[in-house]
Amino acid sequence: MLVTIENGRAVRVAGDPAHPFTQGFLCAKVNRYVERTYHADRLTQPLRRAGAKGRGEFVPISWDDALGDIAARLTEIARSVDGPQAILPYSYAGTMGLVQGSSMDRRFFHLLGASKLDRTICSMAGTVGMRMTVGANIGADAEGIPESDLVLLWGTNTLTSNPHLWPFVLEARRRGAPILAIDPLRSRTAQQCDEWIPIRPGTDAALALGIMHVLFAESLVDRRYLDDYTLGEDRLRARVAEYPPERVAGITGVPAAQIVDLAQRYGRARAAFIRINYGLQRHAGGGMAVRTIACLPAITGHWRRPGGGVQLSTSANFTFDKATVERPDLSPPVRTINMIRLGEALTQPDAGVGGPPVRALVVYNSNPAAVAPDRSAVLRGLARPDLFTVVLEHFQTDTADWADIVLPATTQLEHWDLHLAYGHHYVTLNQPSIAPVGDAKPNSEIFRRLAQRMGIDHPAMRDDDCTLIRQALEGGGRNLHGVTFDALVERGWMRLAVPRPYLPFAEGGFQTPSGKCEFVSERLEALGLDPVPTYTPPYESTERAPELAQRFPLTLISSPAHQFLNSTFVNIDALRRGAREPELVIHPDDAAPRGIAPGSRVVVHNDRGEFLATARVEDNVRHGTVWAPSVWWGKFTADGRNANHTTSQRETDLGHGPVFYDNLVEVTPAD
Ligand SMILES: Nc1nc2c(c(=O)[nH]1)N[C@H]1C(S)=C(S)[C@@H](COP(=O)(O)OP(=O)(O)OC[C@H]3O[C@@H](n4cnc5c(=O)[nH]c(N)nc54)[C@H](O)[C@@H]3O)O[C@H]1N2
Ligand SMILES: Nc1nc2c(c(=O)[nH]1)N[C@H]1C(S)=C(S)[C@@H](COP(=O)(O)OP(=O)(O)OC[C@H]3O[C@@H](n4cnc5c(=O)[nH]c(N)nc54)[C@H](O)[C@@H]3O)O[C@H]1N2
Ligand SMILES: [Mo]
Repeated sequence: MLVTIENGRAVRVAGDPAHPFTQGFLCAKVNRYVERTYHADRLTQPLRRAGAKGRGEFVPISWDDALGDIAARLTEIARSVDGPQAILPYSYAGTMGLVQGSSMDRRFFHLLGASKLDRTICSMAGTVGMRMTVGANIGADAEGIPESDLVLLWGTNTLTSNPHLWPFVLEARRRGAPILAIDPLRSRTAQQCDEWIPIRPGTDAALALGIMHVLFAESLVDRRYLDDYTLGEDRLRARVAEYPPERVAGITGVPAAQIVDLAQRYGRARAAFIRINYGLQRHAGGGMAVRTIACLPAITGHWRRPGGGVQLSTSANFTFDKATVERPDLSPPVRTINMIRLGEALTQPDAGVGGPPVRALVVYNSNPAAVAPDRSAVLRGLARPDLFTVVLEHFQTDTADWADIVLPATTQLEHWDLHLAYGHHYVTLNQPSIAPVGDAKPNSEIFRRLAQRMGIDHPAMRDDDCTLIRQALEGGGRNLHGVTFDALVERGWMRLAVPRPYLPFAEGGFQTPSGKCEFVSERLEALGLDPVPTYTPPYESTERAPELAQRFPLTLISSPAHQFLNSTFVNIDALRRGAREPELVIHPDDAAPRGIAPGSRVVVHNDRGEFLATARVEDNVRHGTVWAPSVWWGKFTADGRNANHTTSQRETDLGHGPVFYDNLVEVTPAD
């Protein structure tokens, strides 16, 4: 991102035209980053709560007083019988930079002996799924897509969540490749594709098994690739024999003929590119679904060629030296709390986490009061009068409203950082381009000062931000060869030291224990799971919960609105106007029997909670599925609620991830 400065003020942000992947454009939200940075509501001073919890009433205080208050409370808790594990950090994707996201903060909480947070809310199910099949969360290079002869956008809303991929997809299409979307919604992306395959949510593993059934039955396989580079073909064949197209049609709602056609096209392609993303894995069997899809290119040998293979992420190629940056060695043995069970951790101290109650919560880079599942439970927890809550933020979010102390944090324009990517292979250095707005400070500096204030006098708390970046790069191993701090200062971004074309598994080289693509996984067996790809129905489905499915027959998907980045940017007027208001897209055949007219108010509800939305009656969603573009802030909605009032704290099969879209609801007219 290039920032234009006039008289010390940022006036414009733009993509870097020289960047091979982002090619000079920014997404719809980040285009508004200047507006966001200088927004009138930007937090510029530390604040102390003045009214009742949750009322959002605060008075400005000095940094000295704010850090003094926090240090006193955290020290008191750490020295009490509950001990430091009663303190819980809570952070995620506000910035995904290494310095402001996972460096000084980690060192601080490790030295303090605080509870650890299992950061599962986004990607863990799929990440573990990829590890089980190919060994690491890496995959085909998107820059090869123009050479692909079939592109499957499978459970990803590319034009919204990954727009920089789109030019590569268009180039493949220009050269003749059909573009297919597999998604319960005819998303903005699916509308632009050559074909939309409206699958029943949470059944992708079954579709992949059905495709494999046809591939094996019709010998659309790469015999040599299977022999040389895969493990367990016999057991996979036995498994997929159980998934003929007719049965898969019953599970997925995709007609058998369409499954056969898809499989034949996939099998006959030379280099099909499958872009899966994280939306796909937010279901009970989400980890296994990713693992299963990831088997496909090993059957057809597409990994051999540019444009062929699967990509969930490229993140594991960014081998920054996290151990040196985060210093896990500084932590005593402590409990770990899963971030998606925040509601439970705050309200039911005995519910599985063990140890002392959570008495202090330090939130940064996250807005759990909007984004965490089972929002009613989260809000009940944040409302506890005895809970001491500190929030580091740019804005007075739903979460900040519940804070005892709010600290103003800097934005990307104001601090140093180092970024990995999850769809390409370029490292980015973020250099500050303006001075901090108001009295804002970088997260890293806030934790340094807090440590000092609490008497945590350890050399690890003295490294400055540029030192942290150097540490991450220096110990970074082969992929970071030549990627140095000085080179990045000069150039801004650099390609990882990976070959071009990047064909990670053209000749095997899988990072699994066997070194092969593991159709059979001993590691899964050790976890007590099926070692062979399989289909697990959603928790909330007729298969697993028939009584529930009768009361709540619709599956709610609450994936991000085009204008929002999870809950970031919701307070930017132009973007929020673009998203209009909380909406629910519902199929005409689901709307009619419920008496729901286009544009009418509806209540979306289940046993966990409810929220209001305006109905959009469209056939852009499959029958039986509804879509609530998300993630709204409660304070911008008519009822103060959002879709996470209905989502559950249950975990995926792998990686303990969230099941946001494994969520049955009923919809009724509001009046
Ligand atoms: N504009 C914008 N961009 C973003 C984000 C954002 O909030 N806004 N978030 C960023 C982050 S943190 C992430 S993790 C990524 C996520 O990016 P994506 O992985 O694209 O995630 P989603 O938009 O959640 O879901 C993508 C699509 O999956 C579909 N889907 C849901 N369930 C299923 C299913 O069972 N099967 C199939 N086949 N499809 C299903 C949804 O209908 C949706 O259209 O995007 C990143 N980019
Ligand atoms: N229903 C539903 N729920 C979802 C999702 C969904 O699609 N549907 N998406 C899920 C996914 S994929 C993810 S990744 C999570 C994301 O959930 P979060 O990690 O909570 O991400 P955001 O909602 O973007 O909120 C991040 C906050 O960090 C702040 N921030 C940004 N930069 C900085 C900084 O440098 N310092 C500090 N102190 N603060 C900063 C921003 O102002 C923002 O308020 O949400 C999940 N929740
Ligand atoms: Mo995410």
